[in-house]
Formats: sequence, structure tokens, C-alpha cells
Amino acid sequence: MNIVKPGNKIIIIASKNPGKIKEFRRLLSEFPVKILAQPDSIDIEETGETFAENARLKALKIATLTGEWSLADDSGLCVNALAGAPGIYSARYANSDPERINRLLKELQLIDDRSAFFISALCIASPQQSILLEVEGRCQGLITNLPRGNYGFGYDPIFEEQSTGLTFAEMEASQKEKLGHRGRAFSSLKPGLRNLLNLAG
Ligand code: ITT
Repeated sequence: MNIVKPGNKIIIIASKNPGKIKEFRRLLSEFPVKILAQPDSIDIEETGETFAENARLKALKIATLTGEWSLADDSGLCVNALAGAPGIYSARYANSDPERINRLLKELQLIDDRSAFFISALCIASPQQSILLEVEGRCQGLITNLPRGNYGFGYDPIFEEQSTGLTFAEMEASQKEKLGHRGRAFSSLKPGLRNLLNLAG
């Protein structure tokens, strides 16, 4: 049996998005694991048709190439009036965060229904090609008319979280962690991760 001693385990975050990596470092800080970012030299084509498929393929590829457990996140913003777009294409919607925000605001210029939700699909895979854990988290909100706030990354300045009326970019990291899609997904992942790491409780 492969016994994992707490503190010995390395987890590679299968991401090149610095905003996501920062959030994962916070989320994983309570676990006795060593966190490393995906090597810069590795590029992964996201060929899946769902968030879960893309998370799986990123985690499997990084785990295989590095020989360590890997945690991947595939996430995006789904706008109801745009039939769920940009969805899994959120990163490919334009070339930079400001351009992605501008495109989305332009497309919604004449639209009253601003409802939207963020999704985060998380997957932990092993180098033996096993999917160890898979979960998903969501967060409901509205797309604002103009960007607000300076925290966070990506679409954060134009996503107003439903229960607070604050954009993610107006929230401190701890509040986004509690209410956001990634934090919610991670909460579902925690019991399984504790088990995998042979940790109590
Ligand atoms: P990796 O695949 O390397 O992790 P990526 O940025 O390409 O990086 P995705 O394919 O999952 O990641 O695309 C997610 C897109 O949705 C990307 O444009 C993000 O900026 C955006 N996004 C995801 N989570 C977000 C969040 O919490 N706040 C703001 N934007 C977010």
C-alpha cells in the first residue's frame, strides 16, 4: 500500500494563470503539502467540451509529465443571455483580461438580463493516470455595466456576486474564497483530499 506521510506530498498546480495559482496557494495552505506551479515549458491544448473534461485532461497531463499528483482547475463565466457563453471559451474570448471584459460588456450593451454564473471544475490526478478526485463549484451573480474594484483577476471586476452586491474585484481574498466558485469547489474537495493524505478529520 502506498502510504502518504503528511507533509511529504507534492502537488503541482496544473495552471499557468497566476490569479488561480495564488488562490490555490491560499486554499491549500491548511494542508501539509508542498505546492509547485506547472513548469512553464508545458503547454496544454484544452480540447474538452466541458469544464470537467478540460480539468481532467490538464490534471492527467501534468501528473504524467511531472510524476507528481496534479490539481487542475477549468473555470469560466457563463452568461445566461448569451446562451452560456463565453463558458469553456472564457480564456479564449480575447487576448487579455481587459479585452475579454470589453468584449463581454459590448455584447451585453443592449441586454437587460445580466444574470451569469462562474463555474470551477477541479480534478486531482496521479502520475499513474488515475483520477483521484473531481468536483465542481458554482457562484451566481450579475454582469455589471462597468468594471468595479481592484482585487483579483480575469473577469472579477465585472462579476457582481449575488448575496453581497460586491464584484469579486471588490472582495478581499478571504471573502472571495468563501463565496466564489473556486472556494466552493475546493470545500467539496477537502474531505477527499484529507482522506488521500491520510489526515484525520
Ligand atoms: P490555465 O488553463 O493554465 O489554468 P486559463 O486562464 O487558461 O489558465 P481556463 O482555461 O480555466 O484557465 O480559463 C478560465 C477563464 O475564466 C480565464 O479567462 C480566467 O481569467 C477566467 N476566470 C476563471 N476563474 C475566474 C475568477 O475566479 N475570476 C475571474 N475570472 C476567472
